[in-house]
Amino acid sequence: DEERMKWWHDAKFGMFIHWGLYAIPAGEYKGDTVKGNAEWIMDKLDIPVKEYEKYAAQFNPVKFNADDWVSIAKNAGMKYIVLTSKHHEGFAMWDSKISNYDIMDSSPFKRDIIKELAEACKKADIKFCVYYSIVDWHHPQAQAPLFPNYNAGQKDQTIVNPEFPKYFENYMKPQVKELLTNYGDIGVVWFDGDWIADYTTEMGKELYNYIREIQPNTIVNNRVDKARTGMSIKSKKGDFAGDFFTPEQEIPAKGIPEAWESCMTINRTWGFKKSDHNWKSSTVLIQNLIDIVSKGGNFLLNVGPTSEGVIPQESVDRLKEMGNWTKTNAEA
Ligand code: FUL
Repeated sequence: DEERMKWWHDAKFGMFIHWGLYAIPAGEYKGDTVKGNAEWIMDKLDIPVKEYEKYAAQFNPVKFNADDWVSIAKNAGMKYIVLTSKHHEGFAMWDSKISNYDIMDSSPFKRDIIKELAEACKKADIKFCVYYSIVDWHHPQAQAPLFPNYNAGQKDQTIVNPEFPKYFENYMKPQVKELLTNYGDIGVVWFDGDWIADYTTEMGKELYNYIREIQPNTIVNNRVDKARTGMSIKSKKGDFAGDFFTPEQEIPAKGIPEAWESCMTINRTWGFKKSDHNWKSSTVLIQNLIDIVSKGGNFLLNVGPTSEGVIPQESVDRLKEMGNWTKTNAEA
């Protein structure tokens, strides 16, 4: 297992990319601005499924260039990229045969984003990884029937869809299989949305083993199982599946004995949000990198590209400064 994790520990620094239909509203819907994360707009502003679906027909990121994104990551000193293949909204950024709610069947763009990014990563010797949300606000057997007014973020959320096991078996697993069979080596599958009451620890363990069978070397994060309580860190692995812990928007004061990766935003949102100008300074970002790496963790730093397919210039500038710092001070 140490062997399997070696590249990941050596990598230390990766790029998280939150990109989906939510880049179109960019935090705003019918005159309201979402509080907090822009990729949560469907839930936060109670957008009905049929309304939200219309963004798919508008998604046409003509400025998307996978090689550009990869070189931005590479120049920053990042060694891997984790792209949201499907976020909570349910839209698949690849050519999924299991669904029509994807980039090929429902958007005018009709280019397989996962494929293009996977190939660009391979050329540049960057490990390609995918984020996949267990939560699905669009799927009728998952959370769609609960919209609008779902309030997915509520702490005591207990509403379940009795059909959820079917979604797990006939949609989630086949989609994950597509990602692991059609795009070469996948470095990490980064799950999210494990908190929903529908999802069980048994499902988590099954999914973990399922992935190990398809691509034995793929690394899987702890959110494949119910290994976290809210956003807090649990350092005792116990009986949970998953290869590393995922503190979010925080750096554990003393590190964690097991493998871990802090994920963070450069401003305050994961998905692109027009009104979020709260950019961290490159000094703070470099300090975070040093802090995390010196404690033995990995740093997964996020960018939220626009609906045109452009990484915000504010992010590009900061990443460049991080890369310059590493080149002068810490190149291995
Ligand atoms: C959270 C999600 O709900 C956010 O939208 C984001 O993807 C973050 C990395 O994980 O749990």
